[in-house]
Formats: sequence, C-alpha cells, structure tokens
Amino acid sequence: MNIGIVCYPTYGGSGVVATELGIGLAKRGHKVHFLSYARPQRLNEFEHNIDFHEVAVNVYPLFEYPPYDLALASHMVNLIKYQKLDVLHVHYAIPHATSAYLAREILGEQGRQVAILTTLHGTDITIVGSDPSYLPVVEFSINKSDSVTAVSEYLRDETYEKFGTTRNIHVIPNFVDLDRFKRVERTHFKKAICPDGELVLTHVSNFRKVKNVSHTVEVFARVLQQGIKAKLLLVGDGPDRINVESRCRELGVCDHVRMLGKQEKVEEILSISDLFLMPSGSETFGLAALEAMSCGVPVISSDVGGLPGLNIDGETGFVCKLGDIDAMGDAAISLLRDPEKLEAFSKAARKRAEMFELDKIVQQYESHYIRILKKVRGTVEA
Ligand code: GMT
Repeated sequence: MNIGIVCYPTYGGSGVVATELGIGLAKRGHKVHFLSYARPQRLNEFEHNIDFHEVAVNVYPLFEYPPYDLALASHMVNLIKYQKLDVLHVHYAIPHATSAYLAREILGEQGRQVAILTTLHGTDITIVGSDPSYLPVVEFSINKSDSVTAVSEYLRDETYEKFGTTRNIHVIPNFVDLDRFKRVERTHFKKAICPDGELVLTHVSNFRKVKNVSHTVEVFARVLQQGIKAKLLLVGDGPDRINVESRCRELGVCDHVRMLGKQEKVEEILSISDLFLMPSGSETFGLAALEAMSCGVPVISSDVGGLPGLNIDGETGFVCKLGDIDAMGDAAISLLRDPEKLEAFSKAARKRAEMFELDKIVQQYESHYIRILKKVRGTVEA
C-alpha cells in the first residue's frame, strides 16, 4: 500500500506513535510518506521506502496567522494524486482531519479512492478539541473521516461524551518497541549520574501544564525527607519548565535534580531508572509510562484517563488519586525501601508492556487499512 502519515513532529506521544507506526509499516513492505511542518523527531534514519514531505507555509503580509491547515491540504492533494495514496492516516484531529477532508473534497471522484483514517490521541478531544472555538470543526471532521480510531477505551468514551458523534470509533492501543525499550547495562552512565549509588526517579514529558511536572518534584522531596539517597531525572522540555525549576529551588532539592532536556535515547535513561513518575492531570494513554514499563521501570501515576488501564495498581506500580502528593510519596517510598518488591514490580511492568508489542499493533492498523479501503473503494464501484 501507499500510505500517507500526517503528524506533529514535536516531542510528544502522538508524533512518536505516528512515526513508529510508519517505520513499522515500511518494514512490512509498504511505501510510507510522512507529511508535517518539520521532520518528526523519531524519524532520524534513512529507510528506502520512507519519504518525508515538509509542509512549508507561505508567509504573506496579510497573514497574522499563516494558514497551515490550507498549506497542508494542498500538500495532501498532491500526495494523493501523484503518489497514488491508498490510505491517508492523520494523527491528532486538529487540524489534520480537517485538512484531509478538504483535500478529499478538492479531488472529487479521485479523492474517493483514498481512505482517510483519523487517530485521536488526547487533547485533540479532551482539552483543545472540545473547546467551543474548535468543537464544531473537530466534530464535523471526525464525522467525515472514513474511519476513526482512539488510543484507549477511555478516549473513545470521552469522544462519545463530548462530541455528538454516533459513528463507530475503534480502539487501537499504543505500542512499544520491546527490543529498543529494554533494560540494558549502563554502568558508566549510572555512576556518572549517581556517584553514591543513589536510586533514580524519572519523569519524561513535554512539560505542558497538564503533565503536573511540579508534582514529581514534590514527591521527590518527600523521598529525600525519608533519608533515601536518590536523584530525580527530568527529561524533556516545555512551557512549565521554568515553574518546575523554581519549585526545585523552593524545596531546596536542586542538587539532587538533573534537568536533562530533550533526549533521543530515552531508553538509556530508563535503563538506569528505578521508578517512573507520571502525575498528569489528563492522560488518555500514557505512552511515556509504557516505554518506562517496557524497560522494567514501575510507574507511580495519577488515576486519570487511560492510566489505570495501563498501570496496574499494586502490580506494575501504584495508581494514586490525582494531586495526592502524600499518596504518591508513600507509594514511591514503599517501593524504594524494599528491593525485593521493587524487583517484582519491575518484572511485572515489563510483562505488562509485552502486551503492547509493536508488531502486533502495527498489524492491527494494517488490517484496519485494508478493511476501510475495501469499504471506500467498494462504495465507489457500487
Ligand atoms: O493529546 C496530546 O496531548 C498530544 C499527545 C502528544 O503528542 O503529546 O499526547 C496524547 O497522545 C499520546 C499518544 O497517543 C498519549 O500517550 C498521551 O496520553 C496523550 N496525552 C494526553 O492525553 C495529555
């Protein structure tokens, strides 16, 4: 198949899922075309059957807000037409699903040959998408896609609740590359970060408000207060970083916190981690937590969205009430103080991650493409 994949290129779950899926599909022999305003962060190696098409937005003095969605729709038209796309798979509804609809309309009968699949990821439904300033357009675009998937049951149900759609939304969960995200020896790195054999707590995100990164610092301060020798590794960057830094200063824990910024080889950091913290205020799936679990790192998470479905409370980590820093601190301390329990949780975390193995889920998408393509082309011939 010729497959177009549209995504955000940034440090974030939807772009990661889209990129890993595209790479997985290319390995299975499909021709994959990525479309975005920059090369997706994880698309960093040459593959003979992967092309990247950059969407450049023409600036013009009248445009205070250059219309990316229109430039994207124009690129989609060309891709569908000249690369003979069978499937156009857009990740994150805003504005990708709308541009895809527009491209198909522009192409008329020709456009009916391409199957448009929208994958909903999170805030495109839960926060931004349901804001009145976008809701009617998002709802329309979801309804006009040939098929819609959501990354968790929670997100599917939220979509039904927040949008007036009665269409079938299929759940295809996120996935992880178990070969890449596995625990490996990183003795030198561990020694450099933890010269006194400290235990390591890690958080990975794009430091948006919704991630509650400051809560990780609060939890960590409680761990230190108990006399446990530990380090907190904060990976990623974003708008909330400045507040996180000031919280570290207020709590007097700066010397024990490392701000590592955006990192490519997250698996190496996870390999020296003992606990992963995800205190998010909203999280439809929690891909970063899955990657941690795949490296055998138990997760202390909040109880929102898809997290309780991923992180099994008392088995792969602990699920605590949103914002309950004391509970998260106690959970972390109980594991860090008990090496045997920590080891058992680590094994259970990896085992749980194995249920989300990359190949299995890529094949689910592939079968889904074939199904919707039959539906779309069948309709044209009928
Ligand atoms: O919806 C977002 O915030 C964007 C997206 C991203 O690019 O960071 O994150 C969402 O999609 C991920 C991949 O499907 C999920 O693992 C994240 O849980 C989800 N984020 C939120 O719901 C906040």
